[in-house]
Amino acid sequence: MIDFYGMGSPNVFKVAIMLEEAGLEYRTHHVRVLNGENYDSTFLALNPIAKVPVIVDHDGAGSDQPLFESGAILIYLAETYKPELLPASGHDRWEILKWLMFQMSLVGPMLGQVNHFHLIPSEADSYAARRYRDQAERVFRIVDERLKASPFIAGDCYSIADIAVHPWMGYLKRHGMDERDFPHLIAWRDLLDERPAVKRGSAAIAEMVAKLPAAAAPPSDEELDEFFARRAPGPKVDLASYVARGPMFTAKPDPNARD
Ligand SMILES: N[C@@H](CCC(=O)N[C@@H](CS)C(=O)NCC(=O)O)C(=O)O
Repeated sequence: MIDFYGMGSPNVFKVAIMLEEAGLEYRTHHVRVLNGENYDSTFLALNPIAKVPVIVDHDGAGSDQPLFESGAILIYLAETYKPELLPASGHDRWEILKWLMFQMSLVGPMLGQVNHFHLIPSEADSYAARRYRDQAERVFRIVDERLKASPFIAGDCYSIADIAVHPWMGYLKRHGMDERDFPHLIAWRDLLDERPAVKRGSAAIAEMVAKLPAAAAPPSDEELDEFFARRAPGPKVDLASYVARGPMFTAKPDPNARD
């Protein structure tokens, strides 16, 4: 059994997809990051960096050792349970790890910062906001070009590199891009959205986020100030209109999707 800690976010979605691709049994725990629950001492004992996702595999090789950083989690789950998504050696392994590192070092960090600037309308035209938007466009362009040359991110086969990049591509519209400018990315995203494991992973995240009764209580202004501007009260965050721009994930949740 695996304990899986997360929230509704792309880094967490990656792990849900991987758990489903590997057909593993897991229990989800919703960590309400916007309410600051990631700073509770019980969670910090699992991840001193105070970020989701985290897994604890009670049966695997690293028995009971909490694992954080979604890239490390994907490598662990593939090597332990689903080696076809990361071969043990050879050319394909290094292609996959190369593109996984691209996701971890560029896709996630750049697109994650764009979210922050879009959430604070008064900041939307600052130099920093424009810089991150340009970087995001560059990331979407790199992925589109890559998928023009190759059916999957790391080559001819679906791998943990696809699992890592895919959930972030849902942001294209929210980040103000025109989907028609990224046809190869969109075709690949649509294909992956139809994978049964992706639909089940999407349903698992929706269920994780919904099952807490307290999910009905949105984070207070103070908690949002704390999250978005930890040291000083920040400008007002407009979460509702940002969310209304479009879905975070494009895959349709389906807990019963069959392989
Ligand atoms: N590099 C980390 C990033 C994890 C991350 O940024 N998690 C976000 C949610 S997607 C989070 O927990 N943020 C809370 C915070 O920064 O306080 C990974 O890939 O696991």
